[in-house]
Amino acid sequence: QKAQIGVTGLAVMGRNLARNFARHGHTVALHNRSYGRTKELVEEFGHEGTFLPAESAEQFVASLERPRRVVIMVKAGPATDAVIDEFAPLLEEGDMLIDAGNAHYADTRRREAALKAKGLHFVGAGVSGGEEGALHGPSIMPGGPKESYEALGPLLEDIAAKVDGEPCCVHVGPDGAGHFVKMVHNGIEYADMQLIAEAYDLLRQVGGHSPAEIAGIFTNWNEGRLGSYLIEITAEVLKQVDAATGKPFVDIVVDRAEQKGTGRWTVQAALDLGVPVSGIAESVFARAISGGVPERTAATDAGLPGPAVTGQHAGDLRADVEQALFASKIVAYAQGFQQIQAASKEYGWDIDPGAMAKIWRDGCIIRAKFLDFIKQAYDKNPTLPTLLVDQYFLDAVSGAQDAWRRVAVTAAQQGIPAPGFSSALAYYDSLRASRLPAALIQGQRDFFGAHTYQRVDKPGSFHTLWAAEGRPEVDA
Ligand code: NBP
Repeated sequence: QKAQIGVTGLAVMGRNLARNFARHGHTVALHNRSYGRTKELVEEFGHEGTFLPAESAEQFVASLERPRRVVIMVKAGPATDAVIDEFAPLLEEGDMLIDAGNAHYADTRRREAALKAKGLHFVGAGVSGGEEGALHGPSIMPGGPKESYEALGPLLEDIAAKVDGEPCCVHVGPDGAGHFVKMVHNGIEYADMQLIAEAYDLLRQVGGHSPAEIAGIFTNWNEGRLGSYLIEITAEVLKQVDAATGKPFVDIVVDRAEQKGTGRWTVQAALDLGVPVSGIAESVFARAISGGVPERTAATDAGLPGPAVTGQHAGDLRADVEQALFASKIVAYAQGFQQIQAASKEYGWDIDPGAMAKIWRDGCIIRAKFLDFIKQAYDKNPTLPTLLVDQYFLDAVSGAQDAWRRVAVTAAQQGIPAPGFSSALAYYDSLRASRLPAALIQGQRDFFGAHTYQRVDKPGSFHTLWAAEGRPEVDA
């Protein structure tokens, strides 16, 4: 008996993916650097399906039917290269190595090119949904050669989350496209989390609501257009009471948000592509500020002054915060999708943005009702320049903007940091401005560096002779 698929790397993610394949009736070959994990899996979960445990890479490879499909689920980075170096010499033309870890898309591009030269298929597959997703149905974003999807896609679609019977898995595009999209997914997740945190902070500090009351507000919002996994779990976290102290859980946790790096990668890639993902960037920086302990301590020790929190707000705070949250979320997603489209163009990936919204509707951390509208927007117009001009989102943002501005004002006046809300609003106002002060920046650049500028009234490049005896002359 041969296995349809093999998984090497059987820590929590790999183990759950292997079990998921087995539960769907596939025979799964198992391998891990140290045999202990393989043995443990078979002992604990062997009854869930058919597993072929292997003690060596050779035995593992021999137990797979052809073309061999080897899922790698090890710690991203050098471990992935080590596993590829171990397996590539044992594989034959047409076999597939599928990296399901959180690789950087540039590494995936490099690995795919190197393995292609050896006649092997390398598929960088983004897998979202954490350990629960891996077991019960993740959202899967496979890249790599299109032809490998023919042999691999049906298996991945089998174990993926489903919405109305449709799998949350699609071939994203060639080489690093899958890992790129997974990275942006995580960047959007950072922004979503930051915006939710700002909403909580305003409701607590300005609104004077307790964490338990705010949990109720989020539960209520979860029934509406904000309905999503992150809103749902936020309510759960806010409801939680610390058993030892009887205090709200959120009050006994140190307020320093950590990060593993995919948010930072998203912003780094966006800078290279020249795409303004300010919402994601603010959320990465907000985590950095929270963790910047020496500066925070110095600032509080020095007593940097701020206004009093009066609790006043020129409207219904709860309703206004919901609007600000929704509008800012739209901006963050609009920016993330713009980044995907820019990368798709840069690398020739031909990514269908609507399909990405479709496969994020379940199985992943940013799953939300909202994604249906994004899918519809791109179905209507695949080359939509920004989600903000799609009618649904345009209506939502128009309806929200007064409340959004009131929330930004309240935050600024009462000294409550809301970088996500305010930068999203600034982005919105920048996009809709008929004139931006960038004209002045062009003047400055031409002044100190003769960088030239373009005119509004005629074509061409111009430079002004700024220093000419105090009387500017224009040199066409
Ligand atoms: P870890 O990231 O903790 O990696 C542990 C696995 O890597 C073990 O199987 C270990 O083997 C193996 N490994 C290491 Br470390 N170095 C190795 C080497 N040089 N050669 C061969 N194997 C090596 O596992 P995880 O938490 O299950 O995550 C796996 C991947 O999934 C990572 O890329 C991670 O970023 C990603 N991830 C994704 C999500 C998500 O939501 N999508 C969540 C969590 C993780 P050993 O047993 O012999 O030490």
